[in-house]
Amino acid sequence: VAPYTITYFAVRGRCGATRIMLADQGQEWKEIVVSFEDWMKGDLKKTCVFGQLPKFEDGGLTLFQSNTFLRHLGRKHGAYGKNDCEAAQIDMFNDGVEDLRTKYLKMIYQEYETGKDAYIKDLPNHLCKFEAVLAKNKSGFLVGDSISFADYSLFEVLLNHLVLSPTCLDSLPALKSFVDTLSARPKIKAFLDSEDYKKLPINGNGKQ
Ligand code: 0HH
Repeated sequence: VAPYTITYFAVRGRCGATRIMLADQGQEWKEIVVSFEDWMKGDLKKTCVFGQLPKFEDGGLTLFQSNTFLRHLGRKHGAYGKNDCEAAQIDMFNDGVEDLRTKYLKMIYQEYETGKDAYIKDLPNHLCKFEAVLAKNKSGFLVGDSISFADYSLFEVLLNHLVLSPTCLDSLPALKSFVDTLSARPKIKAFLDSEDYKKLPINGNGKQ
C-alpha cells in the first residue's frame, strides 16, 4: 500500500519535483485530483493550513508547502546530504531553485504575453549560477556525491524551462549533462515516459 498521498489540481505545477523524487526513490503514492469546480466550493480550502494545495500525506502526517514535501522525503530517503553542512548547502540550493521557480510562475501566470521574451533573454543570468556549481562539483550533483531533493527540484525546473525555450541549455554544458544524466536514471525515465506524467499539463492556464 502507498504510504503517500498527493492532493492537488490536475497539473505538474508545484508537485512535479515531488513526483519525480518519489518515482526515483522507488516509492508508490496515491493521487487525489481536485477539480477547479470542487475547489471553488471552498470546503477543502478551509482545511488547508495556508488555504492552498498541494497537500501531502504520509500516513497520519499531513503537510502543506511543496518544498516541505521535498525536505521530508529527503530526510526519510537519504537525499538530504551526509551531514549538517551538506544539508545546509542543499537547503541553500533548493531556495535558489525556488527563487527561479517563483520568477517562472510569475511570468507564466501574470505576464506570459508581455514578459516571455524578456524572461527568456534574462534566463542565462540565472541558469549560469547553477552551471557554475555543477561544473565545480565533479559528482554531477549539486552537493556532495549523491542525489538530494534539491537536485530533483532543479531538474524539474530545468525540464519546464526546456519546454519554454528548447535551446536554453545549449551554452551550459554542465546543466545539459545534469539533465541528461537525471533523465536517464531508470526510474525517472520510466516515470517521464508514463501516461500519468504526460497527461498532466505543466501549468494550470495552458501556458508553458
Ligand atoms: N508555497 C505553496 C507551495 O509551494 C504555494 C501553493 C500554491 O500556490 O506549496 N497553490 C495554488 C495552486 S499551485 C493554490 O492552491 C498553481 C497551480 C494552479 C493550477 C490551477 C488549475 C485548476 C484547474 C484544475 N491556489 C488556489 C487558491 O489559492 O485558492
